[in-house]
Amino acid sequence: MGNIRIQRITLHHVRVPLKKTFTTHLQEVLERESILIEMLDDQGNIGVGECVAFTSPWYTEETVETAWLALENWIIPTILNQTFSHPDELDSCLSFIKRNHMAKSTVNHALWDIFAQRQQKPLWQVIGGTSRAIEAGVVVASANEAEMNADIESAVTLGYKRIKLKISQLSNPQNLKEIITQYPQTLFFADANGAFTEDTIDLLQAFDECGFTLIEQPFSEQQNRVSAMAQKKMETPFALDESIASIQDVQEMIDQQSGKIIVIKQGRVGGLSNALRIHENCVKADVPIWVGGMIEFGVSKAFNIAFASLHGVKYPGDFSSSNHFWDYDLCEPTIDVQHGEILLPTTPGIGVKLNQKLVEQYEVRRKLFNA
Ligand code: OSB
Ligand code: MG
Repeated sequence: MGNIRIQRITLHHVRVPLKKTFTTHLQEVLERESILIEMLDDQGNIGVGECVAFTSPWYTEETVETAWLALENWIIPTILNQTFSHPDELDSCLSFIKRNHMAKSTVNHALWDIFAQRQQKPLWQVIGGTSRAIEAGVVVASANEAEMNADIESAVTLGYKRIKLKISQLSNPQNLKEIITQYPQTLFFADANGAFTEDTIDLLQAFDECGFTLIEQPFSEQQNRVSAMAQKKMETPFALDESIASIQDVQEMIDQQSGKIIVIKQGRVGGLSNALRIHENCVKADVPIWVGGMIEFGVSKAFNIAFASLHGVKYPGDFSSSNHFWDYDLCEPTIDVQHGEILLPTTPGIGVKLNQKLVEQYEVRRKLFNA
């Protein structure tokens, strides 16, 4: 297949308002800033990527600004004009930069897109996925109970197979149980984003009666020991999200029994290459995976869907339609959920390009790097 030489990289810093405020106990999100990347190779292929870090460090330590800095100062100068025969080679090339997983993931993704395009195959096929339709789930992150009920009703009407409810110490388990009982065809997940503590394990235990398929990240990523204590007392399996930033974190979860299920966010683990290594380990250890979202544009969604075609992915992920968080996504074609499913692309690579007109409209900064 030959070596891929990286000739040019373009970064687009974009900002798009959300249709509706996204509310968790940690943060209200009203707009999404992000860095979109285009990578040009020596044969004229363009690979795309998306950095999932947020504007401020409320969810992870990386932000749009830190990622831009890491890309501009260290990552891009290191890889420009270099040749790669496989995207996995980026790892050793960038190992002199500590962590900065989301920034690294951006270039890892663009190179995977190019890698698959050069083989004339869809990415999901290149990574060994199967051509099934991907079951779609949606998140409900509402400001109050009335809004939550309306959001659940609309998600069910749209055909989503699974609904993820944001919970906190203020949620009422009895109400949630009643709602979940009303929709026997729909899977319900809870996501606590670390809202519980060692002193409030008893509050969390009340959610065992609700009928949730799983509870995502009940305790903060610093509290895996407490998570293990609580998991022993509860039937509902915990799925670790924030706690999983590396393959070592997965092993720690298995050893400590702090959770039973892994939420993969490719950005947080440094890209698709590391996510694939984690997938392989989880399959060996018989640990189910599902794919989490971070209020993403279609480029990132496209990588998530490709990953979800792998056989170790056992539950519907955070896969909402391109028009869920905003009216217009920044990629083309857009990603659309139909009857609760998303079809995998048949075109080479990741299957989406940037919608240049819309990117231009929402762009706040652009920078070109030439070899
Ligand atoms: O914890 O999964 C999370 C959004 C932003 C940050 C963290 C999380 C989320 C979501 C959104 O739950 C899921 C989605 O994008 O569909
Ligand atoms: Mg989560």
